[in-house]
Amino acid sequence: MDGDLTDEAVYELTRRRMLRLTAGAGLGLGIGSALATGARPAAADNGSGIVKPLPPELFIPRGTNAEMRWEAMRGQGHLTPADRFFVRNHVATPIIDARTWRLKLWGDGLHRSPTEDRPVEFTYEDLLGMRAESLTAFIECTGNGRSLYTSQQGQQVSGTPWGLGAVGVAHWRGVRLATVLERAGLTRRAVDLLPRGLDADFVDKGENLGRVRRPLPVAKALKDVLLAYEMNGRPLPPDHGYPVRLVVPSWVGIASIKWLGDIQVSQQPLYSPWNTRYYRLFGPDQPPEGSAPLTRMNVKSAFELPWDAALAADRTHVLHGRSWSGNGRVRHVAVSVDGGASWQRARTRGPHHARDWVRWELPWRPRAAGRHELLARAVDETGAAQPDVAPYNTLGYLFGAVARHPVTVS
Ligand SMILES: Nc1nc2c(c(=O)[nH]1)N[C@H]1C(S)=C(S)[C@@H](COP(=O)(O)O)O[C@H]1N2
Ligand SMILES: [Mo]
Repeated sequence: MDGDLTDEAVYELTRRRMLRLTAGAGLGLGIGSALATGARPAAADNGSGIVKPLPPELFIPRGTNAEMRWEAMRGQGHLTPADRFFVRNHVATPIIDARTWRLKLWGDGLHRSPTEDRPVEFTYEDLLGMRAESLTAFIECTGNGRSLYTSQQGQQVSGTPWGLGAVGVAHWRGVRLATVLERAGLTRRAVDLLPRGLDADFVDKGENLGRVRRPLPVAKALKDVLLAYEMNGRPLPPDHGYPVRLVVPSWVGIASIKWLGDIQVSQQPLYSPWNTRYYRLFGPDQPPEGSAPLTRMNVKSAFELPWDAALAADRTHVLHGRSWSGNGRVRHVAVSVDGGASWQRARTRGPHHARDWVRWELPWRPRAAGRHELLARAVDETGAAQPDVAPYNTLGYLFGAVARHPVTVS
């Protein structure tokens, strides 16, 4: 379709569609009825269930998901613009009316133990009226780089075969989850939260697993989690969680629940398929129930180049890339243009913060025509460096090995 639609235009289209849907639903539609779930599927044009345009120069379609092409970051600033930010959807993007939306908190970890039927509620306006905080943070899918288990290590894994484009950095603005939990009456006995999305039930091979929900320890929630209503200075786009999503910095992307509807607050540890059967490491080196639930993302790097980029020989190219880590700041990045035989320190520029990526560059003047492999290896502040081989796990999570990026020089 139209790859040139601005964010504003997409917004306007979405707003109109939202009004149409609300009008079409008739007058009987009270807060207690159909809107209790708050959501209805968006009539997406591209068959993916994603609302925004997915022009082929920015995205690689992957079923209900869309991967950002890394070359689309070339010439961009520090942040990933919303028009090219990857989308990871279990089901279609729901269109939610912020006027009737409520955030509901309930459970025995709150004073007076409000029930799911009679929760503590916050409106969108309530959140907008509270003290705002902002944060620049990456969101990265745990399976980012999964296809490299196969292409680089010859291993079979299951799940969406992402390249390295299931990551993006945005400037998020909203209210600290800690603030809302306190207002809702968080007790000192609460240990776990269960934030749940308003998108439709997720059905996996015929089995209905219910709505997307992933337990979050209270300790992390109180530390740095945001209830975000803005992305890069604009209201969240529908595909990224409008009206409100969690941003759980440095952690596996699944923690950052979009289209947030309710949060159970519990004195007991909580479980859902998203911390038991998914988002743990399974495989020969793991116990049968898998590893502990995954939390922080690992160290990674990517070049702002197409996979199999074509480069002219005997000209100086400046190789650009970005590195990030869930452990903290990236300390330095080394690049190899000879398949790993020799390494040079890349020059970093711009912000260099935890929860965020760092940009780097290195000039390269290729002489020999033919196929080359470009490698980048980042080391973070904890001393964690990207290994040569990523530890195999059947679901292909956390591919953090140095990627061998193919380019052809002619
Ligand atoms: N409600 C809901 N939240 C969700 C998901 C989802 O499908 N439904 N996907 C999760 C996963 S697996 C990831 S990686 C991130 C992706 O966020 P993005 O689509 O804004 O890039 O959202 C997370 N939050
Ligand atoms: Mo994900």
